Amino acid sequence: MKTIKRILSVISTVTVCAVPILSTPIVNAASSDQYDTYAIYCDVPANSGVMWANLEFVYKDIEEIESHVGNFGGTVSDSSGARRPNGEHSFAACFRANGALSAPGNLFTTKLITGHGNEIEKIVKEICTTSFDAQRKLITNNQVTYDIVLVGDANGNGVVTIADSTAILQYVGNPSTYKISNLRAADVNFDGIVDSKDAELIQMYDAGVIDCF
Ligand SMILES: [Ca+2]
Ligand SMILES: [Ca+2]
Repeated sequence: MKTIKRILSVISTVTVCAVPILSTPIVNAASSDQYDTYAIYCDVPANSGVMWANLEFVYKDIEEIESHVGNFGGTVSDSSGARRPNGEHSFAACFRANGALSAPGNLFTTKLITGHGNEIEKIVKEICTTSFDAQRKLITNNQVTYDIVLVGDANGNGVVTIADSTAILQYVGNPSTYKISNLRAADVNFDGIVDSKDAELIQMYDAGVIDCF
């Protein structure tokens, strides 16, 4: 059973919950013993001044989900988990952006691996965020935006199949002719580029060699 990843310490910042914005296609893993993997990218606009952000997810059931932090620019400094009286679970993490976010960029990425057949909107009930400047002062005009992608779905049809691997290989071979609408979904190994390694991982997933990304 998947469980939420390690709980480190308690966050002292106050989280202002406001944004239940999840809306993703209904998807299913390739087989009953595989999992859908989602990536939630949190972006900030140019010169936003955001250097720290506190992110909180609220799950309806902690047993259905594993969460861990990607490395697209942010660094997690604290995290905490809590069970609510109504049975829901929350997981919060405080991220530090990389040094110079002068251009629009990715503040942090969180990867979510679901159970078979679960839709992410049923698992993550809310995403809340609070942003701070370099001096840890609250930025009230918070402009962090979320981009939620089904990892591996390079052709954007809501499922991960061998066709997604083919789409990536075509793109790598001739990017001027073969476009990929969502490069983040195609970057399966989270290294910031889309290449044959990502296509290979999708082939392994399709063949059942791996059960998630
Ligand atoms: Ca697809
Ligand atoms: Ca990649």
